Amino acid sequence: MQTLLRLSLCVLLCQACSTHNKADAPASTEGVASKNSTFFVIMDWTTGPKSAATSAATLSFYDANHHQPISVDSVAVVPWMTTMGHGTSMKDQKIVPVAGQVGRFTIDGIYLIMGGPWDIRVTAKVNGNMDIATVAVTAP
Ligand SMILES: [Cu+2]
Repeated sequence: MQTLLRLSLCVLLCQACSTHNKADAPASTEGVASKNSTFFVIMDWTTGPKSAATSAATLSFYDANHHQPISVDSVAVVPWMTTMGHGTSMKDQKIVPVAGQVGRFTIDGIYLIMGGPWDIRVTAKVNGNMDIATVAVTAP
């Protein structure tokens, strides 16, 4: 009986623990630092990633060292399929700053021409410094 109690307690604790981890996971675990540590960016896909269709995402920029939101002067996003050496159409792409949120942008119309591994090249200008971060994603 006691073993059973202990077991169920453990299961409960483990469940609580994994839920807790998900909710409190630091944003930094899913982001990517830029090449010269000018910024840290997190790309959250709100639609997709899909292949041969448009996807959407949110880009959040942070200070590379302190992970505080930072303001960004300009953003460009280029999906690149490194393994095959090609890009994709960017004519539908639209990057819009989120009102009232420092360093946050929505990006619509991301078109990944085919399924497979993509490197999303995020170029941003912070305090006059251009830098690039590569966000890896696999489109089905
Ligand atoms: Cu390809």
